[in-house]
Amino acid sequence: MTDRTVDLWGARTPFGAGERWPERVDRHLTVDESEVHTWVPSVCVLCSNGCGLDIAVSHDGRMVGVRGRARDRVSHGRLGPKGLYGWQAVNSPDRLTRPLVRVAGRLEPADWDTALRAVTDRSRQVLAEHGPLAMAFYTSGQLFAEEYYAQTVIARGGIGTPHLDGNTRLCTATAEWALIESFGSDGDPGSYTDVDLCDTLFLVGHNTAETQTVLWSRVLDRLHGPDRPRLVVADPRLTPTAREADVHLALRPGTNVALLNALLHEIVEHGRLDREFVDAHTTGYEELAAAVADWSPDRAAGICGVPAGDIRAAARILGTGERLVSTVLQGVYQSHQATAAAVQVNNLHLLRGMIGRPGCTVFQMNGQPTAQNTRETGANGALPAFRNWQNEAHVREIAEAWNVEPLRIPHWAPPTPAMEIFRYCEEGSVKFLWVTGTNPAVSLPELRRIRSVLGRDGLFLVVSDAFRTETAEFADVVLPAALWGEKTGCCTNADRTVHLSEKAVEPPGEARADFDILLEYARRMDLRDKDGGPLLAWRSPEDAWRDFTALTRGRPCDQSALTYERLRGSGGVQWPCTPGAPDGTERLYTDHVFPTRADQCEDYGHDLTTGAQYGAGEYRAHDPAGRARLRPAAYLPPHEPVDETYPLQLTTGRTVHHWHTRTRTGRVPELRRAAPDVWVQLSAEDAGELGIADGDLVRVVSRRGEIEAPAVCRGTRRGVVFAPFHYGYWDQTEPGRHTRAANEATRTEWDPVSKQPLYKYSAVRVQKISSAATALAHGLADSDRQTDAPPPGTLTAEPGAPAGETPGTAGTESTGSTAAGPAGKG
Ligand SMILES: Nc1nc2c(c(=O)[nH]1)N[C@H]1C(S)=C(S)[C@@H](COP(=O)(O)OP(=O)(O)OC[C@H]3O[C@@H](n4cnc5c(=O)[nH]c(N)nc54)[C@H](O)[C@@H]3O)O[C@H]1N2
Ligand SMILES: Nc1nc2c(c(=O)[nH]1)N[C@H]1C(S)=C(S)[C@@H](COP(=O)(O)OP(=O)(O)OC[C@H]3O[C@@H](n4cnc5c(=O)[nH]c(N)nc54)[C@H](O)[C@@H]3O)O[C@H]1N2
Ligand code: SF4
Ligand SMILES: [Mo]
Repeated sequence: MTDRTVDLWGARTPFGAGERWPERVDRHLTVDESEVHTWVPSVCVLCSNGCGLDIAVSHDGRMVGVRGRARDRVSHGRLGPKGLYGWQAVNSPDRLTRPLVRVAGRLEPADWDTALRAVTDRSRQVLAEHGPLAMAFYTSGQLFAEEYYAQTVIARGGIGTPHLDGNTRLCTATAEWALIESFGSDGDPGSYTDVDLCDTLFLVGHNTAETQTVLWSRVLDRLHGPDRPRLVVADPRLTPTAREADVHLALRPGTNVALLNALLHEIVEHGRLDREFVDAHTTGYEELAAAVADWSPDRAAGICGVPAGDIRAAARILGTGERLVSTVLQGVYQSHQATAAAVQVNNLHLLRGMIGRPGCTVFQMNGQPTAQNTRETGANGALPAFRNWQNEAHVREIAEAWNVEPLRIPHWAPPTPAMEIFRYCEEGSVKFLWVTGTNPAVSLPELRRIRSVLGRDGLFLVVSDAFRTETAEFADVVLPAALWGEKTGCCTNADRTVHLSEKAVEPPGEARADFDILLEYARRMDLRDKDGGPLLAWRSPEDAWRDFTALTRGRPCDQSALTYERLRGSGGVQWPCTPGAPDGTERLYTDHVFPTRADQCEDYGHDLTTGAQYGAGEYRAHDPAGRARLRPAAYLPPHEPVDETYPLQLTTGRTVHHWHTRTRTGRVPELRRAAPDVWVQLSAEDAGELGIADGDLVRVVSRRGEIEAPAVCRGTRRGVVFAPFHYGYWDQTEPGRHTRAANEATRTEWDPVSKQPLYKYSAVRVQKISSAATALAHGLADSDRQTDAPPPGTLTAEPGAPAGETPGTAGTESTGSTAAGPAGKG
């Protein structure tokens, strides 16, 4: 029995290029095996890797464990620390079990009829007095596809508001837009099997080892197998990912474009291009070559703070590899010039012809388990099935499917991004906001401002969540939601693998699935199509799935042959899944034809520097007609430079043990023990100059706010301070103090193209408050972490252990390649 909060990736199962990744079935049960009644097929929803698993259900109908599915195409049976332990939050005794309604300033329990009447009465009133533009919906990357699709039909087809967006905007809007700007459509071209085949890996701002632990196991098994691929990592910190690198480019936050331009410069300069591919399948080569011509490694070195020799060494690796897999994530998407930088990684692959071939792909990664579904269903920045809001034919197709007039569907402007929705709430033009499955009071930037927006008089706030979150505290109505495992629906991961997650247990008390809540809202609002029929004529998620997949026919994300039947018992199916390709499609663009044709593309794109939107006329005049687009970008310095008062750069992100605002992982004893409270990381050099030692309590001050936390003095480049953003206020013992969440200090700024907030750099100063009182417990995934030390600082009420946990019988195991249990209920 191993403690997988320490043994993060489990035992190695090395393999060589082109071999099958060996199976290893990981599992964790809190009861004896004999107490398991059924195993219900599902998928882990604690990151975008999308590892298939089975949920163990006891004879009395409780969730009692999970096991990996050996035949799952994503995980081959493995689960990471969050996957193994995180499910226990479902059993937490402080789940919301009844709706809450604000009465005389306090949230009081209410029945569903009262709560929903409050929601629909206010919706009708706002619509009558102010029209649809006063209504807004802010959703998640963690619901199921069917639920987003219901929200899309309600908001865009029923209410008629463009103000529907997901927290996906904070997460992978830049992935979406980088793919659209280069290839014409969202949808990652590659497959995780490309990791099995590659000879070179390039990880840009992606701490895979901590944020996609099972994908990292796959990478580690290649790195520790025969014919080890070469690995280049670009990250300001010495993460566990960077520790494995052949070349670690520890660049200054906010300088990705300078670094990537220098790498492209070297590729062009040394003729390491696939000229035939470039000529036949791309546009824009001359402009790109001109733009990178004066980006010598020496020039970039000064800006990025990385030795020019390291940039050359990295370029040599990237330029000579024959099968290159790159991944891009938040170190790019949430950093300065996000889309412009992400697109440069696409350019690298296009220049080298390394796309649409086995072992060759760029992953514009996802983060949340169902971020891809928010994007596909039209609950995020685009219309359903990657349709173009400026293309009348696309809008007509949706209107026909919904049987509404095309004018009902707002398409005079792009769907409103989340940060704009919050601005409209602040200004008062939005008067009704329904937040589902996200916790903006901790996860949005500049929290003092967000608290004032959420608490604004005149904003009616509805929150659907399973827990009483920091955001729920501001709500007028709180709706208790069923969690994963308590409802059925589909999830699509970062390599387009769709899994069906089946309901395993009943939700607690009166909690309901979001899908059912949304159908009930649509019914009570009497939303109708143009013939007077109900707008959402569904009884079950499967009905919604059938309609959604029908609407994908002919689009790049075609799932018209992907039924629940097909998904049941499968190890995951990759879209497109069509009558012609009923088993799904491993790789996109194998014919090197891209969906860039004007009548086909998801958007006409933007100027990468200013974000100016292109129109149909401009696009048609240079219709790429199936070629991918090489798009150069000039480097611009970040907008909040360091100065004498704020001499350091704060960057924020994740630790391996926690999920976002910890509403789930903070309620799991194993994970909570492993990373009990917030810390800040700074370089040994900076700490030395500031007289700060490991464990000292420090204050990090920005122009917006401050955080207090013990210091960890190693593992990052000079000038950079890192804080995990997981720690909010729900479990803080000192109410009213707002010095724990990293977002107190972050800035309100977003990328001009993707509109994704930039959480990765703010100018700060750090000062010591007091010397270390206790040994330091923190969540750094280092070998020398001290997990059993008491937590420092002001912590916290220990939340109850999950109901039904039976110490003594609990166990975490892994079994090798032969012990694969059959998929499906056993
Ligand atoms: N354990 C865990 N796993 C998760 C999640 C979680 O909360 N916890 N969340 C999931 C979600 S939703 C997401 S979006 C992903 C995010 O996954 P990642 O993107 O891997 O996670 P982050 O820690 O946000 O950021 C990655 C790295 O960017 C680096 N960085 C900061 N600034 C820059 C820069 O300017 N340039 C470059 N090149 N690097 C920079 C940081 O040092 C950090 O190590 O993780 C998913 N997986
Ligand atoms: N400083 C800083 N801030 C960041 C980031 C960063 O790197 N740095 N990363 C950003 C990124 S990438 C992301 S993805 C966001 C994440 O930010 P959030 O979305 O705010 O994070 P979560 O804590 O996952 O919130 C999800 C909420 O949904 C609830 N929930 C879970 N399942 C269900 C369900 O089925 N139904 C309903 N109704 N509720 C459910 C959970 O209890 C939880 O309260 O944070 C962003 N904020
Ligand atoms: S890698 Fe992601 S999906 Fe897989 S078990 Fe870990 S948290 Fe879950
Ligand atoms: Mo995310």
